[in-house]
Amino acid sequence: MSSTVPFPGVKTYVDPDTYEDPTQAVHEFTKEIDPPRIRIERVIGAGEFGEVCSGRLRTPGKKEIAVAIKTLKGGYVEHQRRDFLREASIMGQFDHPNIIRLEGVVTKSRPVMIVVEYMENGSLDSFLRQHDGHFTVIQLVGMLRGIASGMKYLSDMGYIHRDLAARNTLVNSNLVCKVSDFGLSRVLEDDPEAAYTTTGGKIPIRWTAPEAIAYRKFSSASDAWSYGIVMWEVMSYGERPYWEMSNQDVSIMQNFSWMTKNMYIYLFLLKRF
Ligand code: ACK
Repeated sequence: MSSTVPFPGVKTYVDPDTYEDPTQAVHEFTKEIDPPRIRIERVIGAGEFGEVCSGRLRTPGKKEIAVAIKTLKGGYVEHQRRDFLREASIMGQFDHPNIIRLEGVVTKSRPVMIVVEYMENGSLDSFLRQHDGHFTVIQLVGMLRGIASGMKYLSDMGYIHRDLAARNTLVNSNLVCKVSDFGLSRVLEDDPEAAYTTTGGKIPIRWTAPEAIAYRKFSSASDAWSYGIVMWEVMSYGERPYWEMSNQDVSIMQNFSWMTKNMYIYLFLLKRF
């Protein structure tokens, strides 16, 4: 749990925002890549800050590897650059097979880039929807086991994710799932699922624990709630949690006992089919 004093000898996460100069955190936790080592091949998506591309990274004395390259589009202002690179300063502190690996950053020339390992099957939610019914329960549980292992590591490091969801998890060619999308409050700003709550925060209601929705009590325990929602997403091959119920109905339902909850879901499904 993040609220407990970390074990001696266990590395803990350092919030880049605690640095007076955030570029210092970037220096400390990331490696600068010489741009000629990167070969951009094609655009694979759009991020909040610019295009996401696939490509190759050469490292002297090592095999060339496939990478994803996030770029910061031109015309940015300083705080956008800082927010963009915050994710790299966070990712750079982690080293775990179920956490997306940061290869390095380009900050000394334009465009500014974040280079991470390439995940052939893209995000978990769309991957599952495209392969509905194709896996054994053992395979599905294997994916969940990986995510659990990554989340346990983050919790041990004292890092709270706040936006764990299948859409923020990536899948590689061996079906290994890795937790992605780091960046604290920025993550929630960026998430299309996040909606404004009565307390003014922007939160992905369906994935978030009731105490985090009600009074923003985010913790490793609220991450574990989100993990429960991810379990449901995975076993249902990417169905939308609580189907098309409104955010308001979801919040009301979360405060019910499990019996009432089951009844509520049952009535909802009766109406639906
Ligand atoms: O679902 P997707 O194919 O997986 O579409 C999104 C898109 O970029 C915008 O975020 C994909 N993406 C992000 N990071 C990676 C990565 N490390 N490897 C492969 N695809 C990625 C994501």
